[in-house]
Amino acid sequence: MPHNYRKDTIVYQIYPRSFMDSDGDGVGDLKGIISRLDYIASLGVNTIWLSPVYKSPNDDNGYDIADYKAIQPEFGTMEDFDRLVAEARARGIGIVMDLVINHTSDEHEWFQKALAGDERYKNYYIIRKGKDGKLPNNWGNFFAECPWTKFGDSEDEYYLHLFSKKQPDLNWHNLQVLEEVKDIMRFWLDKGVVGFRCDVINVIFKNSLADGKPRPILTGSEHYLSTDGCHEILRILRREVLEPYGAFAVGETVFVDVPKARDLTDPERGELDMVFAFEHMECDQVIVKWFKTPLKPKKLMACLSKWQTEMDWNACYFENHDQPRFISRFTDSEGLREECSKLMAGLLMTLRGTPYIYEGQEIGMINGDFASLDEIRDIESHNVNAMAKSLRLPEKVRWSMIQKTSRDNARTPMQWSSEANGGFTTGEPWLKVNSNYTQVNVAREEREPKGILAFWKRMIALRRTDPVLMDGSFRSVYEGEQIYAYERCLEGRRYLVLCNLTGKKAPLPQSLRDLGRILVCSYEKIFPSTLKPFEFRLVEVERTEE
Ligand code: TEU
Repeated sequence: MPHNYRKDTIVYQIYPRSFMDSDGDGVGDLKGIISRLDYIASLGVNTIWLSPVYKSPNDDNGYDIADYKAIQPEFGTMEDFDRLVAEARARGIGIVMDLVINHTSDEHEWFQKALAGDERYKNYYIIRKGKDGKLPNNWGNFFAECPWTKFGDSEDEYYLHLFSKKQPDLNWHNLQVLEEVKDIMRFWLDKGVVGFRCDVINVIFKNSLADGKPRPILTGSEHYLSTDGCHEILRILRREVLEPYGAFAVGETVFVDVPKARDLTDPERGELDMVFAFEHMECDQVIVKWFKTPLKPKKLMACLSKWQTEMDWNACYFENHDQPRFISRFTDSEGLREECSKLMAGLLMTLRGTPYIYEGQEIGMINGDFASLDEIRDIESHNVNAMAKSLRLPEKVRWSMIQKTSRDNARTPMQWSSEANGGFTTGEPWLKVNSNYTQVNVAREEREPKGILAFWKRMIALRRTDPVLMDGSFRSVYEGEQIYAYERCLEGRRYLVLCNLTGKKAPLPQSLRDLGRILVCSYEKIFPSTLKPFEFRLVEVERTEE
């Protein structure tokens, strides 16, 4: 089966709540997105991934879906959605929907019917009796809560939820669930969307509900990570739903290693086009993602090289709505924000694979400047705080942990201008706008021919048109304490990418000097023997006889 992506695809992820509010209720919406389509087109991207816009009680900001065929009223109407697809298409941009099928909302009609005692719908979910007065098993939960909650008024029945208790997991052993999901996917494909980003797709099929081997987090995960059943479901969805539309699918796959990712994306098997792996996101974590240490550049280099070399093609990303902003992970010096953002642009557009840009990344947005937990909305952060409290961690420690790792860091409203609330809303924003918006915003960047946004646009344009960047092979050339160098080669043309992954200047090894014409440099003044803090350079190596 062929892959359904083009090598020039570049994706821009929108978190609708935080992108642009058109009606002053403080929440971003579809009309707001439509009003910014020219901006998105001006970046040079050709695909938008929309985080969920379906009807939802918002326990997890839309990742808890109450109706897969309806638009969340605060985001607008189905007419607005149809207009978005048409207007995006008119600008050469395809829309990718977020497909959340590991769980629904507990407010979904299916779960409500199950609660009312309808056996057909009870079998849509994973409902089990407790064992000897205890929970059905010892599993862990992604949101640091208990994964089992009493099912309705039942005395001894529980339902499984790997995420919040308002996100009951679907029972993928039930073929009716598969039929429902096929129908949902076709509904959106018929509307003209070009594909799906499949939420936590490698956990959907639970092999068994037996106790798991105890681990620091997610005890039990050996029973559901990338199971054969999951592979089988993906093949069916591909063959019967995606393929007839030529639609594309990127999977969010937690805890995948290279062999699993290769299986999931193998064109012979016909499952996913590419996956979001997490290993490079873990280079600054200690055991679990809530404990961070300063990012170790060498670890990041090794990880990027491994995935680049061992996968033929994959999704490349450094930010999304679940991760702290990358600049804030790389440096605590706001003085280097511009340099660091340009480096990210250079890296993302020169690695092999499909680049995903997250809203605001292209203007160098950094972590939210929240003063206390009261300003944080993310359910995960509040749960983690509660868990840490039960472990008696002092408040200061808890706050420092949440400040660094909260998903709200990336969910602060998009900064459009230096007007009130960064031009995001005329009302009260649902989440605090970063107070650096007077300095960091789109309007200002658009006036800076040598600024961050201009550099991102330049790199995007190059990535979309240059065959070496689009399809060249990858080879790591140098992984030092500061400098990362790799080659991209195609049909006798050879590019050398030089990156300084630290905020300190770095001497360039002799072997990497004066090798050819510099195509791009993130600094104006170029020193042959040094890379400035976070400098990015792209060099076309002069032909050498092989
Ligand atoms: O995320 C799944 C996931 O594993 C993590 O990235 C998640 O954010 C959490 O931090 C685990 O500790 C996806 C979505 O991207 C996320 O926004 C949703 O909350 C989640 O699934 C549930 O649908």
